[in-house]
Amino acid sequence: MPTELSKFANGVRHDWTREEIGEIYHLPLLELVFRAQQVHRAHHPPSRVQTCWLVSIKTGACPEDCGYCPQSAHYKTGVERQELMDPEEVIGQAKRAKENGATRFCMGAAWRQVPEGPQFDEVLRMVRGVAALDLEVCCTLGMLTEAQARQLKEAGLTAYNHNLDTSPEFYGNIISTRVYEDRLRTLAAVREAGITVCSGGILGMGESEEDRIGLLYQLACLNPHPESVPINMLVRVEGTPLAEMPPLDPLVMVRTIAAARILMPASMVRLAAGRKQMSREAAALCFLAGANSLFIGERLLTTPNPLPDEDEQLFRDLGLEAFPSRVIGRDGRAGTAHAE
Ligand code: SAM
Ligand code: DTB
Ligand code: SF4
Repeated sequence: MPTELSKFANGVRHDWTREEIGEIYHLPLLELVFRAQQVHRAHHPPSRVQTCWLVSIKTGACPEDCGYCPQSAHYKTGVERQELMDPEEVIGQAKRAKENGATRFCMGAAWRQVPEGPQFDEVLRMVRGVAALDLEVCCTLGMLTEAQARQLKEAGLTAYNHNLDTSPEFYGNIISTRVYEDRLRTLAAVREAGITVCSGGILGMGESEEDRIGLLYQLACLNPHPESVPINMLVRVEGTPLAEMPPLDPLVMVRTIAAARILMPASMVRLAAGRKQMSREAAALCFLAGANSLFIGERLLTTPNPLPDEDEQLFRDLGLEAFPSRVIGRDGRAGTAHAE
């Protein structure tokens, strides 16, 4: 048992050791969830969640070989390739997202890196258009240079999503076309430009508990912490190398979310992909463990998400309320949400 658990109740630390994180991760589950809930309540309103909406603005034919991803050109998954969408159409979808109660709009592109030239200009137009709707704007476009990050910031981008996915040790088992260091470099460029960081991982890829601890260690030692930490359960897609992975025990999601909540108290922790294959009870435990953000809308990027009706019912049954638009503040920091 860690001797100084009381110091986890308040304060934000970036000097965690892997051993300390291992001790937290391995706490008896109910003890872990209880402590996570205490930390959660010290930093966030207890029943409020951030509602995010995802749109795939460029789909499929990605040159990277991420073993989990239906959009990689290396695998035959049946995902239909779609070139970059028209900015007006994307902005139309953002309006729809807002009408459906979303406060954050996330645009994803199946790129290794952001292309220079007309396509980047189109993305900037999308960002400007969505920001004008008074939604938080997030992009996930692959690797980014410092100059591109600055332009995105100027266009009004709130957040950039770039997941570390797993531990540095396990990374090479999943992806061979880039290295962990590339991911860290992009995250540094995002931070440098003053855009908030959204970074998390995927569970259920065959990683060990040590790898989950290793991922949490990487995230929790970033200074500042990512403002947003998506925890995805692998969506097993036919044709990808990870299609035949055994299903993940949802309690592993609960455990990892609880540890993330304790390690990064002020961050928004997102119960991201995988809700479709999870029971409502498992999702409820994830919220109890400190998740306070989720994707709404019937699609993630290429795979299904729970239907709006099902989510409305879930919100009613758990007494969850969406953060009102912009409560999270233009700087994207969760801290301001508490002062409403
Ligand atoms: N190409 C960009 C990149 O990789 O950063 C942006 C899009 S990519 C689809 C965004 C994230 O989605 C990945 O980093 C990964 O964490 C997550 N993801 C992709 N496929 C997934 C799957 N089958 N299950 C769970 N998460 C997945
Ligand atoms: C994140 O961490 N999860 C989202 C978002 N960030 C971009 C993506 C999930 C993708 C799930 C598989 C798919 O729908 O293609
Ligand atoms: Fe491409 Fe991103 Fe999918 Fe990897 S996760 S194959 S980079 S779209």
